[in-house]
Amino acid sequence: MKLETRLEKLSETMYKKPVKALTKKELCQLLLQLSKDLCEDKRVIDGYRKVYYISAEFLVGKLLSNNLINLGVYDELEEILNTYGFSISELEEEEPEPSLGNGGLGRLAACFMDSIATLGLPGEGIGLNYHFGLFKQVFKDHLQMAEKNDWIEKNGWLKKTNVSFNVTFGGGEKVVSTLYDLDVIGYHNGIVKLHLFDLESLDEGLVKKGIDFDKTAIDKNLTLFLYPDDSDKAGNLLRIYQQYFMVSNAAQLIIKEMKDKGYDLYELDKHAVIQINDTHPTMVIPELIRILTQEEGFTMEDAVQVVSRSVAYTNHTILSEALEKWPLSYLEQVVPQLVPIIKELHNRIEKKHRQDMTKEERAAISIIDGEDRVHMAHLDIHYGISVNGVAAIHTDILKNTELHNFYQLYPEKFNNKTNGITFRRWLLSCNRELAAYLDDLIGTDYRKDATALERLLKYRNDPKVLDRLSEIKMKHKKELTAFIEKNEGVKLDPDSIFDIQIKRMHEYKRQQMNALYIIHKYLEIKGGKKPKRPITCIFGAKAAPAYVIAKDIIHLLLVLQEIINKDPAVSPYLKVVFVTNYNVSYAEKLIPACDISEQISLASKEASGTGNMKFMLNGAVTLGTDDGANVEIHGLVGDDNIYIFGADSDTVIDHYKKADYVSKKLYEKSKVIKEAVDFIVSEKALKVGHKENLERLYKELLNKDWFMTLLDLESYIKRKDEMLADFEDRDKWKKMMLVNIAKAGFFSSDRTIEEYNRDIWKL
Ligand code: 26Q
Repeated sequence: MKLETRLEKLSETMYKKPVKALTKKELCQLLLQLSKDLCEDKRVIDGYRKVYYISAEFLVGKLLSNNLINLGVYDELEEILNTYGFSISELEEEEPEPSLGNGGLGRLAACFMDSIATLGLPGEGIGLNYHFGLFKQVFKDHLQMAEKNDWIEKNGWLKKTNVSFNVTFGGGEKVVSTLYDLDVIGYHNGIVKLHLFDLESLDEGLVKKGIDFDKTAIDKNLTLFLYPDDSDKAGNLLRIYQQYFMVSNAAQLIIKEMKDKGYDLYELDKHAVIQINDTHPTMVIPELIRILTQEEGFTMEDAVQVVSRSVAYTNHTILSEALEKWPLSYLEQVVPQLVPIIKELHNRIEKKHRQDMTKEERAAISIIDGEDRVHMAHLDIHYGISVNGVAAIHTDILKNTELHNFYQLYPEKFNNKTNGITFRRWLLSCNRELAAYLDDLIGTDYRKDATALERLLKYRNDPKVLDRLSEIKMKHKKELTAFIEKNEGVKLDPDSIFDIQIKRMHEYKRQQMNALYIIHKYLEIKGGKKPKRPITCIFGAKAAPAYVIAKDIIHLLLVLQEIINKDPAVSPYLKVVFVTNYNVSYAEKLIPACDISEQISLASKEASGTGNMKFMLNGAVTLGTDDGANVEIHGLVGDDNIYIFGADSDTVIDHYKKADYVSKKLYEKSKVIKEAVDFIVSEKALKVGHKENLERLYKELLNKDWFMTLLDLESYIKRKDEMLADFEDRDKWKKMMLVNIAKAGFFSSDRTIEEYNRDIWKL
């Protein structure tokens, strides 16, 4: 049946009227149903051996455009809809964005699912269906406020299945799960399932205003929120409840599938490889062992052996505060059934190394430490086949520093898998003009083999090509300008330089350093030194509600926005906008419109970053430290097409080792630093902002500055100013844009997944 006929028929069935008479909302629903129908014709990718990707987050983003692209019907549909005066992108405005993740780790999981399906690999994702997900951010009085994010629709993408399991917690508490599935459609390929477990007994009514709720009634609250506030004990317990609920369901699902297919459970490792995305799903190890020993008649030895051959662990951070260590007493309260198994796993390691290691050496690799805390990462490393970092430098730091003792013990387990992004969403969908132009210029091969983007390099001196790239950039800057005016009430100038920093709010990512640059520029302009071209500084970020300093940084940026944008002597040259509720959909608008991509983490701290890759692919030029995947971007584009600054990771690691970094010394020595930092508590700032927040941040920078903002501030200012000057050499800049696009192919998540498959999964 022709697509148009199919659409009309569906419209008659669903709404008893023709397509042209539908409202936007109805049409959006119609397209959703059409994609679901088209999915029915697709094969579910299956196989003898499967990967189970378990993750607390899957930041999938809106699905309509992406699904239509991957189904191969987008262009045809767009043409049909255009004749009725609609476009798919405006219909997508009606679709809520699933709120199932927070940042890079969750978005990576979503990109990986897309690539697994596109490459036709047998795989499934397993996570939780958080009803209110990550909070919705609003600003009041220049402060971040959190509201619930009510994203689930009646007839949305989630498909209720009849799969259900019992999960028992400490104290004999039992809950019954329900499984919802999201179909992940491969690009011109079959589909894989993203399994999201949920509770029938959940009570959304527990959440009255904001994001507060009664944390005790597990059967009613378990899947309400992602990362509920864990600043108190109840919050921490709830996280353990969530994690166990996730992995117990995962373990039961995997074992059920093994049995349904008639496989021998003793051969679990032949049929299943379980990728543990950071430590959040670590309890799947003891849980599988528990089920095999207690319900399937395995000896402990056999269970430990087969499970250890079936799991692999990805590390996403070296920040010690983000490495999970659960007090044994908490585990005893929530999952007492796992505690003897965890102790057994601990004892086995102790025993194994009683002879060949000193007590101190054993302590460094032990699962349960001297304070009775369980180190989840240590469990993964001892009892898994693989440990991987997410960028070359990150894996090196794991091997040489953070996990050095483990590397000596298990060198063969360590491997690097530099992150990637799906080009379907981050090029074909968010930048259709660029994709179409690339099609014309270099053919469509790059859609399947991203390294073919390098063919673009032969046009690096072609003024027609360079101008077209720059035109496409301008089109996106204009669209973003309109969107921001409507949503944030701030009017931007598309001819200004768009300088963008979007990522989770965290001190190590150093949004505060960018803020200090802005203060510096503001003071320069006030002093009569005006930039050649106006600069627009755009931020988007959520701060964890319990992370006080992160919220203070947001406050400072909102205060700067107010002071600068309202000052007629400054705003023609400098503007600041902190966008509200930054999420995947916002990223899709911001990234194609960016000139300067801010990747300014303290060297050694950003495991990889993936925003850096998205910006590059869309023709932005990176201003960054040699950290995470920036190092690899730098290697690919060369010194001439990136702006690197600041201390390198060896220097930073050395400062930590010697504990010799004193921010106050730098403050006292440099007029530029002092002026910028002092402005935070200046009369002007205090008139707009709150004393408490601004003073706290000021003191933090002067007395602690754990992430060494002041160490790099001057070189950052210098490098950024060079960059602004180079923007005026339009030919040079456009060439840099082209080289960045051409060299981005390496960062396709298809490449990353092929490597996971080659080295770890072996599907
Ligand atoms: C841990 C303990 C207690 C509460 C929360 C957490 C927690 C929650 C989320 C710790 C970490 C996360 C998320 C981490 C994350 O998103 N990491 C990012 O992963 C990306 C994909 O590999 C990398 O590109 C980024 O560099 C890394 O920051």
